[in-house]
Amino acid sequence: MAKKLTKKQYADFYETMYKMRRFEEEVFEFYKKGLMPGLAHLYLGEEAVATGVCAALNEDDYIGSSHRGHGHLVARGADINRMMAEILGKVTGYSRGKGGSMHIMALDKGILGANGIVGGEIPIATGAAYRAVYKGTTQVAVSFFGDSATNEGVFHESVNMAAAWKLPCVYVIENNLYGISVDIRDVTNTEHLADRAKAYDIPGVVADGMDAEAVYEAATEAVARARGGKGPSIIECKTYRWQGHHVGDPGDYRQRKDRKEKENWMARCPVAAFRGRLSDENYKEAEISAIEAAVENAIRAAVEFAIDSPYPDASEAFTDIFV
Ligand SMILES: Cc1ncc(C[n+]2csc(CCOP(=O)(O)OP(=O)(O)O)c2C)c(N)n1
Ligand SMILES: [Mg+2]
Repeated sequence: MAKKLTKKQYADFYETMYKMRRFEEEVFEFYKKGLMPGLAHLYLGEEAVATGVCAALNEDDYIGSSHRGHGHLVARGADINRMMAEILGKVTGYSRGKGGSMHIMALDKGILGANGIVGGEIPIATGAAYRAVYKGTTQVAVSFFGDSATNEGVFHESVNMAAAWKLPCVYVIENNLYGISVDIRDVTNTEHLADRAKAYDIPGVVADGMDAEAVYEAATEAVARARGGKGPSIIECKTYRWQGHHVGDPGDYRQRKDRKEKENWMARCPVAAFRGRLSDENYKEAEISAIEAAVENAIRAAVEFAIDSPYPDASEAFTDIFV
């Protein structure tokens, strides 16, 4: 691997991934205890993707996020108290409890919103990239979306436009092999989804989505290219979601072809693997444990904050809506 992180970056990456992991585990607990209205699509197993991509961005860059969006916000350093509260529908949440998990947003971190419409974030990020050009800023926009979103027309329309106009956009495919229960390999003829970039004559690279450092390397190059006025890129991160499509889906369909598929991917845990890398970089066990302990405290505080916060008052039902 050409690019190496600084010693501090190793610690920062690990902290971010560990925080995502623990955040999602607590959301799952909320669901199991019946505390959370609706469902949530967990980012468990995919932590390396958002961590590596967001580390390559500037503070004022933009993100278009999918229904599997919690990890994107954590990677951008969003306030986890407000995130937890939003997921429980509490008034202290990012959208005063009206967005919930699937429409979670953090405008203060450039997150233009998670989306219930598969692929909906792709034209939104493309629009943000267009805005940057129009306004003459040096901002970049990133869109995170799943493998299945690449079979939506809007993916092709957006990438075509961004390529033609050389927009500063980076399209990140989180290829976790499934769109709900549909295996992407059964409905798509290209082995690598990144190869779709060829149709638009832009770079399309495959990155190991279980390795935050590899993702960071690919993202750094794509972001520099975008910021330098050379146009968009596609990065396909090969990854895997540990749970079913959402918290209520056992996800058994994944054992149909290969009984050990899930087990084999879980053995490549991106968080545990990165912990090992900290040891290789001469971090002492006590230093790594201290990072984890600080995250545990922050997560515990966020859970308490969310549970203790009030629901919005009924009088707010018609505020902040369009019609
Ligand atoms: C336009 C649209 N079509 C279908 C759905 C139903 N749906 C919700 S999530 C999903 C699968 C998305 O899979 P992928 O893009 O791979 O993302 P992942 O859930 O794997 O992260 C589908 C089909 C939807 N929400 N919006
Ligand atoms: Mg998928």
